[in-house]
Amino acid sequence: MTTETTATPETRRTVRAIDVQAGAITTVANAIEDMYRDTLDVVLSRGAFPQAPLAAAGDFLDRDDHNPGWARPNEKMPVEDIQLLGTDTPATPTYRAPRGDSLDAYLSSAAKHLSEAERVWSGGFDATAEIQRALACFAGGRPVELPRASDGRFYLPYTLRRLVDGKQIGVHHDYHYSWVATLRKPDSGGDLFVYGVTATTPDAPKMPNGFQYDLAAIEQRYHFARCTPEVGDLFLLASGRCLHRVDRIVGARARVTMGGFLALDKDRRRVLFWS
Ligand SMILES: O=C(O)CCC(=O)C(=O)O
Repeated sequence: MTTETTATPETRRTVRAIDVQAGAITTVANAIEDMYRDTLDVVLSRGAFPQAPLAAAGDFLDRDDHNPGWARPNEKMPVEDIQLLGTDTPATPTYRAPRGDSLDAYLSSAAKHLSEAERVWSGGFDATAEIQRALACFAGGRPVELPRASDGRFYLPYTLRRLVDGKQIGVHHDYHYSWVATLRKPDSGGDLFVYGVTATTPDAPKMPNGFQYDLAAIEQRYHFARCTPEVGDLFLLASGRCLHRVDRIVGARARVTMGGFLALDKDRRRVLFWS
């Protein structure tokens, strides 16, 4: 991971990023709470997941001769046309539903489509249990749980995501914190960029239309971290705080990831994860 800055005194927020080997991570054992306390923005945990089952699923998902059930909620915006497996009603705004969908539609879609994601794993790999195990390394001893709605339905544990040649995730921030694991690395592009710009940064550079961020100006004026994960790596990101983006994919190999959100519950006793 590299960090760069041309920050001026008025734009000097630093992205606090740490790059650690899984298994040697006692320094980040409470990283999720540290992200909440605003003392840490990014953790890249190398080798957090076993490589073989993730790589096998990444290969399986990067094929055009079969469709495992990809949803394409951003199809209207070709450069952002991410493919998603596990739901057709994601928990985030999309170009299809810019204000998001209802909780009921989200939960119904999760119940209907999770099996399409679970089907990609071979050799008995239990993705949900592995995610719980991997996130527990940063949970400060708290249990890591999948939330349940008041009617008993479970939230979706993860989504699988494919970005092919020419696609990207544009600069944005979310409402929570994110986790993302790499299943397949593209030939080129697909790096995560995290900027020292938050929703409250005064005068964050915008385009003349007043709502899109001016990426060139942001990269020139603010500190940022650039993260190049390998297959099996996991990153945690203060995505509700820092602007971030995924660089455009170049080449025949897609970027395939598994990811979702995480949060501490109100009394900070449990870590919740969902997608
Ligand atoms: O796929 C990624 O690496 C980042 C996804 C993202 O934008 C997020 O988790 O907020």
